Amino acid sequence: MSDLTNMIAANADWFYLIGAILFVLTLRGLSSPKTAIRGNRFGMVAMAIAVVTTFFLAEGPVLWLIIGAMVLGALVGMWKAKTVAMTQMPETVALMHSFVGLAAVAIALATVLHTEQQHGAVARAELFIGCFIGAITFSASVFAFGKLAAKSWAKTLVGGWVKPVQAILFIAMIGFGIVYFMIDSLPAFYAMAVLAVLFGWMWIAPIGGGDMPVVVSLLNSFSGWAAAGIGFTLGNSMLIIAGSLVGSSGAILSYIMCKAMNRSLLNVLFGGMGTSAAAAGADDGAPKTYKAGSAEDAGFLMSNASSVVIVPGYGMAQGRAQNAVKELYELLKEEGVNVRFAIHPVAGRMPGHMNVLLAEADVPYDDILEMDEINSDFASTDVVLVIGANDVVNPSAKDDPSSPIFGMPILEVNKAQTVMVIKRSMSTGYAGLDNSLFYMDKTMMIFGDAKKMVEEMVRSINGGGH
Ligand code: TAP
Repeated sequence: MSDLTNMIAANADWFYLIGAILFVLTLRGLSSPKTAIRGNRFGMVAMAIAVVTTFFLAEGPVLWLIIGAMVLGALVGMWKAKTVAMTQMPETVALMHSFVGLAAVAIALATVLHTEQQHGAVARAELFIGCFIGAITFSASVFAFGKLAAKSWAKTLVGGWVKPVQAILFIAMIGFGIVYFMIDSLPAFYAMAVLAVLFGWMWIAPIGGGDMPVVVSLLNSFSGWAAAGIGFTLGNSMLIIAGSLVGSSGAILSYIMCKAMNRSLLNVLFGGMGTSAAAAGADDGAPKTYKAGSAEDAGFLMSNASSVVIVPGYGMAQGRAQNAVKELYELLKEEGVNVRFAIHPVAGRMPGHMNVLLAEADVPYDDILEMDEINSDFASTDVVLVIGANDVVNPSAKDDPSSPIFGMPILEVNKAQTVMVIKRSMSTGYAGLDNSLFYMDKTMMIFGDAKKMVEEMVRSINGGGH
């Protein structure tokens, strides 16, 4: 046993290097649904290497405590992974980030309390930064979890007092942190930690539920930086690398989400969220006309087309229509129609929302195309079937400089020969905007619940004698 311990301890840097490379491959794998499972496996091996190596490096470990915590953590993790519903994924992720934040605070506190050792200026700066990022991540993630899980205690805060209170908490937190840094005062450190917890809550609480996905992605980034901070405190290179990877990938994802929504990160975080919905359907008052059709009409048109592109949006998720959509896809394929899916990066309400649902329904990845891959094909497409999508196909984002979403890249479905839109009414989507696509001559509205309408289309094609 001690030979093994010595061997692992002597080669820890090599094990960590292998782990770090595997973490990079994990991210690479997770960038596409086709390689995501392989990516996950790399991550599992990397994490196992990291944990086992660190275990053997510990000086005078309290074995029962470490093994007990690992077993308990693994059991809870496996139980959660097996039972959590796909729709609860965002809130589960938020909760996991809160644990990373809490761990950062706990480690910073343990290190500060380790008084036999004098903490130099660099160590104090690391502890200060690691602790406040961890504490903010902790309380902000707990709030994000509550908000996404619709808990009554996670109330959105509104009012003119919110911003001044945020500012006071932030300044006081930094002030106490500086006092700790200057004179190594423990009470100042505790005060900073408590204020950081309060600030994290106050910072996220004014943000509306719709913007929570961006917040969760940002907190993912924070949890990574908090972990990297702990890595510096503990002198653990693996933690620094893994934390930095999580920190930077979370930051990039937040940026991509904001860009795809045509918002800035500052606007999401401090812009008084959900107010975009107030701009609802600002039209000029002139009555607009639209054509409504039936699911049978749509089934007939699609089965006689040579190319169909299906554009799913939030309504497909809301109506749980993915399995019916898969059936429609298969049926049209059997009819010899070239059917593909077009996915907008922020369709739905969380990153990869549509990809997850289509994967769940076993739609082949090869027929699922990203916005950049399919946009140039719309002009030569016979029929586009929009299922519960609205903002991501709104031509105003391209044509109308006065539109709040002007500049947001969209799926250019308005270029196809015929467009059919399944939704329940003429009401707006997430951004609260009217959609000129619905009033085009080539557009047919099919009013009803996504699942019900797609099932009717399937029935009509089946019964149509093809
Ligand atoms: P939305 O613009 O939100 O439109 C969804 C449409 O689906 C609604 O107009 C609604 O109309 C319809 N709908 C809802 N339930 C339905 C059901 N059961 N059956 C049929 N239709 C239903 O969705 P989108 O086009 O996917 O765009 C996503 C929006 O969310 C973007 O504005 C994006 O910026 C925002 N957002 C996305 C994310 C991520 S990461 N994906 C995160 C935050 C915000 P009816 O009520 O008339 O049925």
